[in-house]
Amino acid sequence: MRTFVVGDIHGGLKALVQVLERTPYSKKDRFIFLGDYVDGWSDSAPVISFLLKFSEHQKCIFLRGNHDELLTGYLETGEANPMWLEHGGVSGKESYDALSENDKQHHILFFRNLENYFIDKKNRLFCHAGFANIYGPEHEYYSNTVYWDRTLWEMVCSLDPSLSPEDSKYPKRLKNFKEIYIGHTPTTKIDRTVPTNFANVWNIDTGAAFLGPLTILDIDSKEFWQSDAVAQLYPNEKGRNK
Ligand SMILES: [Mn+2]
Repeated sequence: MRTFVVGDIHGGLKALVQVLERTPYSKKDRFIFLGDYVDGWSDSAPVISFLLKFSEHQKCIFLRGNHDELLTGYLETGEANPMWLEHGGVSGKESYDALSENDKQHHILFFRNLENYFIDKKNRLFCHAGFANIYGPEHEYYSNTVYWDRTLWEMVCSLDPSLSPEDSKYPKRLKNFKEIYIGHTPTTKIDRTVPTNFANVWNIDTGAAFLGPLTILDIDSKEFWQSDAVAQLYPNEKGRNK
């Protein structure tokens, strides 16, 4: 069995379909989705419909992203947070406003069942954003930290590569896990469009919401597959500018 990890999709269904076509997976393989399925390109609700179908015949673990949580809040209360709307929420809202009530209830169930993080048998952690507690995500005082945190990624980006894990200054957070897989902070912010690794952290969000492609990575071989730049698949749309 192979395990594939999938970066932030952000409503880019065409990119998801394309990168899956390029990925050599079989029925036995497992997919771990890092969250942020919605907000960005115009296919937010169709992405969730696709994932619900996909998971009927493929083992999937679906993690929660901050955008999934924000959209769920809108679906449950009808209140649209202005800050959410400004950061891609408009496309998610429009996509869901066009959905039937029946499908909407089905999708709300999908969003409620998302997991905040997952640790596999080889002590590899998967979460949308990161964590701040030195003992790991299960010790977070605020459980939403794992899909909002940016400090983990910023820390490893600026970590002195000559520092060894035995050094007393080495970040204790990193020593809890063999590897840590995250999305949330696009690698395009540091001018990279491929999965990016610092210390034992792997960032798979290659900026699909903006000008980058969508990425799927095999966690054992580190081989990866990408869609075209998602903006090219939605030529009449702007995607997210924030
Ligand atoms: Mn994201």
